[in-house]
Amino acid sequence: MAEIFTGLPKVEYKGSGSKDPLAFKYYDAGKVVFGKPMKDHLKFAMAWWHNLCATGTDMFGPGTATKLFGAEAYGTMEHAHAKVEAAFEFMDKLGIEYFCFHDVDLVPEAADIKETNKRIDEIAEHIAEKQKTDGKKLLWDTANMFSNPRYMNGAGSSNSAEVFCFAAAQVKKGIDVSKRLGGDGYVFWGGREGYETLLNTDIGFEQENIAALMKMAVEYGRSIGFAGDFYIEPKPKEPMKHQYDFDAATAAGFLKKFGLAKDFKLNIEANHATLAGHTFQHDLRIAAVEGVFGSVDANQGDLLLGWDTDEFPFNVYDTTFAMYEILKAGGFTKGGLNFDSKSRRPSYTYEDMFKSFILGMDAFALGLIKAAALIEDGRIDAFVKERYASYETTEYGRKIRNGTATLEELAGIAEGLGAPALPGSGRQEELESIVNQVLFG
Ligand code: XUL
Ligand code: CO
Repeated sequence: MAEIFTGLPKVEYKGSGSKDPLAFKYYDAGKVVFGKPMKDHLKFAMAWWHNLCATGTDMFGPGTATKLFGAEAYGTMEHAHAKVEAAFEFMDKLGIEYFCFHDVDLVPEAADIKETNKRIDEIAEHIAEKQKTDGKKLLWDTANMFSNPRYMNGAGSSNSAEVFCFAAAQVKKGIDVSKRLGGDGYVFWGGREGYETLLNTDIGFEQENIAALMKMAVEYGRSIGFAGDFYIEPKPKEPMKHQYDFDAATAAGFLKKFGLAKDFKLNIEANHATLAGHTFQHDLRIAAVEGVFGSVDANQGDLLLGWDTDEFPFNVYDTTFAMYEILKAGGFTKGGLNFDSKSRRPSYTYEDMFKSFILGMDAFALGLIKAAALIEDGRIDAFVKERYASYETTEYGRKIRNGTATLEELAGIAEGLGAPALPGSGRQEELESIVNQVLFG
């Protein structure tokens, strides 16, 4: 196959002093941080949809980028095959080891699902062939159950049992393909699993049905030997006014309520967390505390816009805090960092695709380096420990922690304490100064 990204080199690490726009300044794949090479901490993945399919179309105008990759026309199997070639050349040149896709990112969807599935098999075969020679891995795949008009009221949450069957068919195929390609995961992003008005919606009924679909997915996946993790990717809104998997806390509660937490973890997306009114760090921390931290969709939003802009990560405070949480959670096992990010509409060239990933990968490499430095510095950890010290240094504190204290006993202690001491300064500004010192030296 002829080279697609002609004139664009294999991107190398050249160090922070380099001014080469097509080189990494911080991402040095083999560099060991906390006992592991950077590439194994970060496990970068390329999202088929934004990188190979999205041309920059928005509500106000058509795409600006050409992503034919040598094919004659969009919506053809020739184009589907060209995207596979482009994917592997791109991953090779950027040094990316993983990829993710929706079923219909791979192929044009046909009117008949049997024909769509045949097309998926043909492209999966092509991908499998490329994997043999190039060794890239499927981080996760998913089914697009939000674009086709049949999903106007959701998939698992649809009012129509017929639509539910189509969702089941797509999920089944997605798991089959993940198994076929040695995938490490399968994602449910509840695109339209939500509602516009309670006047026509039975929330309890819809949530039970979503859980039923997820249970069937686990049962089917395990029955065919799929050993990957299942994920829910929380998002509060967009396209629906209100989506059921609002944020990490809501999704974790849902998993526990329906007995799904053994097989499911969360795929936390930065821009979804901020849409929910949280920081990215918050949702990562909640996932870890709930025992369901799994994978990450890396991107960033724009606080001035307030929708899901899916920008490539640039803000090093955010990537540092994200990597801080990921390191503290023990790092990725089956998950990784999928760039669910798209180049801006005016960044329409192949070169921009490369530079977008260089920005994102460098921002996360820097985040990893700085998060490791914050942990090594130790002052933040030490302060958090000290802040809760009274639960270790007093007998009543220890009893509260080990569950043996009673309300009457503690009330008696309070009466004996006289005026309570203030709980100690939170020292936020001091801690923020430490972060700046570690970040900027
Ligand atoms: C949409 C989004 C999706 C999921 C996969 O906001 O993040 O691309 O990651 O369906
Ligand atoms: Co996403």
